[in-house]
Amino acid sequence: MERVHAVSSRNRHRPRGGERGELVSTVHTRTCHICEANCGILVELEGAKVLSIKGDPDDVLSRGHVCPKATAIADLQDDPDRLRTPVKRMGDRWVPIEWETAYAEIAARYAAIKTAGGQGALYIGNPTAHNYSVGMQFGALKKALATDNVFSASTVDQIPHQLVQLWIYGHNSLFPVADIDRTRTMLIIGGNPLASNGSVWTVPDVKRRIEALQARGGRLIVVDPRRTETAKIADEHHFVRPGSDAALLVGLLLALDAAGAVRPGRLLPMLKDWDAVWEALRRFDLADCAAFCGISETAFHELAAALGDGPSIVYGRMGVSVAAFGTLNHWLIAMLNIATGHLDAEGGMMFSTPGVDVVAQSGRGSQGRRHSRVRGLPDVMGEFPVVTMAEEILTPGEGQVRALVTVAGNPVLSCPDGGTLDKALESLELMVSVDMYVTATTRHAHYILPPCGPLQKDHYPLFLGAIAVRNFAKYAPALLPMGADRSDWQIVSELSRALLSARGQAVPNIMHPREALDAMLRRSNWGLTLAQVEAAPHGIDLGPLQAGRLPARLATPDKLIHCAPEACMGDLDRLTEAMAAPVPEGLTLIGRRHVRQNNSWLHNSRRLLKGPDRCTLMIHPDDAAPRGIGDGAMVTVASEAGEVTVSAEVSDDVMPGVVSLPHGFGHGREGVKLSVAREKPGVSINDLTRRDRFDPLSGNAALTGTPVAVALAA
Ligand SMILES: Nc1nc2c(c(=O)[nH]1)N[C@H]1C(S)=C(S)[C@@H](COP(=O)(O)OP(=O)(O)OC[C@H]3O[C@@H](n4cnc5c(=O)[nH]c(N)nc54)[C@H](O)[C@@H]3O)O[C@H]1N2
Ligand SMILES: Nc1nc2c(c(=O)[nH]1)N[C@H]1C(S)=C(S)[C@@H](COP(=O)(O)OP(=O)(O)OC[C@H]3O[C@@H](n4cnc5c(=O)[nH]c(N)nc54)[C@H](O)[C@@H]3O)O[C@H]1N2
Ligand code: SF4
Ligand SMILES: [Mo]
Repeated sequence: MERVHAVSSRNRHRPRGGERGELVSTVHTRTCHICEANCGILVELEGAKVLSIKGDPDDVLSRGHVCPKATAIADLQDDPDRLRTPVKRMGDRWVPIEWETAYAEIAARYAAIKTAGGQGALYIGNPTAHNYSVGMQFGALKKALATDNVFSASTVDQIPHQLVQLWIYGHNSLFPVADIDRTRTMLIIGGNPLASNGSVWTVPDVKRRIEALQARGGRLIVVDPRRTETAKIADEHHFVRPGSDAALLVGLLLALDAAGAVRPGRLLPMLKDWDAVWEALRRFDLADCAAFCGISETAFHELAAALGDGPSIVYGRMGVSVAAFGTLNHWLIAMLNIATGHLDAEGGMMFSTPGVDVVAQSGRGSQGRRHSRVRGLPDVMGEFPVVTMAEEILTPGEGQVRALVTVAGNPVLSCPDGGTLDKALESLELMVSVDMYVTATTRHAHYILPPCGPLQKDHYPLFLGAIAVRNFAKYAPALLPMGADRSDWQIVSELSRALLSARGQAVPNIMHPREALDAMLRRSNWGLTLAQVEAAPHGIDLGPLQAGRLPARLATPDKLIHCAPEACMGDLDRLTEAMAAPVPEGLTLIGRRHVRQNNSWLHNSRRLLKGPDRCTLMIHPDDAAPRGIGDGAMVTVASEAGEVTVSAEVSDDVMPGVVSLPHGFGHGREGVKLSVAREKPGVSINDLTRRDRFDPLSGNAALTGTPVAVALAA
């Protein structure tokens, strides 16, 4: 525990001014909760007013890095559009309502719906992953709603990673982490950390880490249908046909094999069915793989040589996860990291030893314990895929969803076929949203229960600490008083209590989140206490990731890596079929993220929204010219799900045959109360994505690769 004491502990409050009686400003350490990077920030306050937000140079993980979104925390805190009290919808008016009255009315209405045979549902959105305390309350809420209909942003995101981890390592949360600080070659497939700041990979300051890799002679290679911000600083970039990554990954494995570079080495005794994997892969032909994904055979051999030489990482993110072969892709990525021998090794894909060991303290996960009522899709980690949500609400019959609670989610803009979901939400008998804004989704709510502002709650990166590039622990206390406001965890737990007592059911005793956190820290590898962590305002560095963690972590019954999950082996047949089918003509739609936006919910910050319109359809000149589309022209984009009109951005940064539209826009829908965002509302890409396009193994939506038609708007 040496390092605990070695951490510098600078004053948390550094007063400025005050000599002539003016208000004293104080600087406080904090963690930015907006994305997975968890950057340390210094917040300068004068009373409750935020004077500045800067990177904390002493933060053990982020070392001073921040992105423009951190400053928007002040805008969120002070946003006049942010709801400060619960509201109830009366026609098209929102009327303030007391907390207790709101809970009582909701509970009575929910009980009546259940008595009449209606079902309830829950949708959990992404910001809850950045909020340790609310995460602890969902068990109670699920019990209180007494429903199997649980949905979350996970099935428009990372469920394929988790399913593969469950199958091969025996635990859905055993995320391998890319050890970029010590690798020689990093291959990023379908991720854009320069915009996203890393995902399923807490890697603040990623640009400097990439530069350090390059400075020590290493290489970054990016495979993406768009020449992204990350691709532009990479040593090598390859365009890839959207949705064809499984062939790319099979081809890379074959090329490694051809080069005699398959060297699992010390992993070998842990590998179950390794030979079966190769038997299945060898029926593919490298030339077919190359043709299918649009990358030359020579490039495959060069990539394989780079991966085989020294510590290397194959990392895949959204582009390969939200795809029709999402699970197969992640399985193949795992096989590649095993094949090079760099899984669980320095400079490879490693396993963390974080302050709170979420793996040891959570269930292994499961799939297929239940099936969705309408389409019969299996649940995954206890949740149904969001592609089934609209039909569960719209299809009459026993078990039809008539009531919905959303917590920190905006599924109308974030889930496929948002147009249909929008209509579905409108038809609900009861909708309750825990959210601070009237959004495209929450405008349908009957009650909105708003949490406190971002600086009024404390923060611990419970889930994200486990996927960080270094082992660390950091707790950030609330900076502003709670007053009459409530934190998300309080709202969810109070709502659960009200629902339970309305049905005469016992209310569970809930441990305070801080106490629960302290207990979790104590039970974990480092035996820290919350007091110790709190005493280190810049975080506690617990050192680099440790090699050789996997044998002790494997949660399969035989403590082996199960290399050949039946579902993945079977899915290779679907890949064979896809590779044999003619390549569809027409354009394919992919998404994109921008460093100044976060999903659908930071658009109301003027300082983030400023600059040119970012909701544009990127199209290659070769696709624009024959359609008479010039830069800035208005175009219609149509899919089987819907149609949008948006301005074109003609650019050869996007691959020919591919068009790109960012997600998270579409704030122009009637009733949305985001006054800044509505100045540049944009259109929602998810009015084009489809509910019938999903990865059959995981149920995860295939958001990427939607076939679309593009034409000059009339
Ligand atoms: N086409 C396409 N669609 C996508 C994606 C894509 O790449 N392409 N990405 C997907 C991904 S990865 C994700 S994670 C999902 C996200 O999907 P969602 O989680 O459904 O949506 P968000 O846009 O994150 O909206 C979050 C909501 O929570 C509210 N909110 C923000 N902070 C808090 C808080 O602290 N408490 C509460 N109670 N509410 C809060 C915001 O006001 C907003 O309404 O979108 C997915 N959708
Ligand atoms: N600034 C900002 N940061 C964010 C977010 C945000 O909205 N804005 N969202 C946060 C969230 S919730 C998440 S999950 C992460 C996501 O983090 P990332 O996955 O790093 O972010 P994306 O920009 O979605 O990157 C996906 C990449 O895949 C590419 N792609 C699309 N289709 C394909 C394909 O078929 N094959 C391949 N190989 N590539 C493809 C896209 O062009 C894109 O560059 O970002 C997080 N950080
Ligand atoms: S990268 Fe930006 S949004 Fe993400 S945690 Fe850091 S400062 Fe916050
Ligand atoms: Mo996400």
